[in-house]
Amino acid sequence: MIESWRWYGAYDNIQLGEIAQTGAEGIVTALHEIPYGEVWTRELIASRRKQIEDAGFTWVMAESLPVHERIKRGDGDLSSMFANYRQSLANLAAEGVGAVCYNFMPLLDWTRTDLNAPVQGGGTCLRFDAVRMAAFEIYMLEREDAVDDYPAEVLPRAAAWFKSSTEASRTALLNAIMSGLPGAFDRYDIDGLREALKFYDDLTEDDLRENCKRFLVEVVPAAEKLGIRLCVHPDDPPRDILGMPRIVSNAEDIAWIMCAVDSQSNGLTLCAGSLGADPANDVQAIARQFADRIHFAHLRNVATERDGSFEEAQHLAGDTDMVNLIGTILDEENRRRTEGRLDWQIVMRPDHGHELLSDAKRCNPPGYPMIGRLRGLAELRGVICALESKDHTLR
Ligand code: DNO
Repeated sequence: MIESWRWYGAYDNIQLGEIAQTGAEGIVTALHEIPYGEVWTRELIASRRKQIEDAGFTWVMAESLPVHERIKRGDGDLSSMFANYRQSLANLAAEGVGAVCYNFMPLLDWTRTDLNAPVQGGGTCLRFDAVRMAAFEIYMLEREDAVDDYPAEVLPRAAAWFKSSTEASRTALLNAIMSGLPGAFDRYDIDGLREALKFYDDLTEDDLRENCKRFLVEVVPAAEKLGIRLCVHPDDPPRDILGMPRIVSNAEDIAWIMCAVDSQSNGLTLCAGSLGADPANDVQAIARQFADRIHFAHLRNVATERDGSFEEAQHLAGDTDMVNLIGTILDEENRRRTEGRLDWQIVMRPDHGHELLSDAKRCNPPGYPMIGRLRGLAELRGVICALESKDHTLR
C-alpha cells in the first residue's frame, strides 16, 4: 500500500517537514481555497505539486475535488459545471495526479455532534451522539418530521438534553455539526441552515441517484481517457441526515454507483469508519465485493452503540476487524500485481485520529491531529508489515 497523509495546505498548521517524520510517502490534498465548482487551474496545481515534491513527497490523491451542490440537486443547465469538473480532471492529470476522491452527500460532509469526546486513558475523539443529533434537529432546528428519524428511546433523552443545555453547549453542538465542511465552504447558523435545507425539500433518493448518474455519465468517460481513477467516498454517517437523502451508504448503494457507469475509473474510497458506523454494514464483505474498484483506503475504526450513536475508536480497536480488512486489501493488491499491472498499489491513509498529548494545543482541523494520526499510521503500518511478511495463503 502507498502510505499517505492528508495535508490541508495553507489551512494546515502541520508542516510538510513534520509529515516527513511519519514515514508516509504520499500526500493527499486539495486546492481547498478554490470555491466549489470552479476550475482548478494547471498553474495552481503545478505550484502545489512543486511544494509537495520539494518536500520529498508525491501528490497521490486529490481529496476532494468537490461536486457542486447544484450538481447534487440537479439544478437546471449544468453543462458549465460538468465542463469545469472535466477541466480540473484534465489539469490534475497533466500534472501527474491520477486519482480523485469526491463525495455525493447533499449539503453536509461528515457529521459529528462532539469534536472532543473524552476517551479512556486520556485524549479525545470525534463522536456522533444520536441523542444530541435528535436534540439539534427537533429543538434547535425545529425540523418537521425529525422525530420520525429516531428510535423512540432517543426522544425523551433528546428532550432532557435540550432542557438542561446551555447556550454554550448548543453553540458547540452547532459548530460540531458544521465542522465537516473542509476548505472553501459555507458554514451555517441555524437560520442559514434552515434556508439552505429548503433547496433540498423535494429531493428524493431517486432524484439524487439520477443526479449522481448524470454526473458520472458526464465525467467518468473523460476520467477514463485521462487515466484518472475517481473514487466516491461513502456517506458519513451512512444514513439520511437532516431529512436529506444519502445514496452511498451500503453495499447496494455502492453496487448501484459502480454499475451506473461500468468503468475502472468509477471507483470507491473504502472508508472503513464511514461504512462501519452502520452496524448493518459488513465492511469486510463490502471490501471483498468491490475490491477491484477500490482506489483509496481510509483506514479508521468506530465503536457503535445501540441507539445509533458511534465514537471514533483507535485504528485497531472498534467494531471492524482492521487486521482482516487490511488482509483483504493486500490480497487485492496481489491480484493486481499478478495481472502484471504497474499500478497495483492502493493508496491508504490513516483516517482521523484521536487528539493525544500536545495535539489539543495545535488547533488542527477536527479529526486531523499530528500525534493521533501518527499513532494510527504506526499501528496500521505494523499490521501491513506483519501480513506482508506472512504467506498470503495462510489468510
Ligand atoms: C473526513 C473525510 C471526508 C472526505 C470527503 C471526500 O474526514 O473523510 O471529508 O474527505 O467526504 O469527499
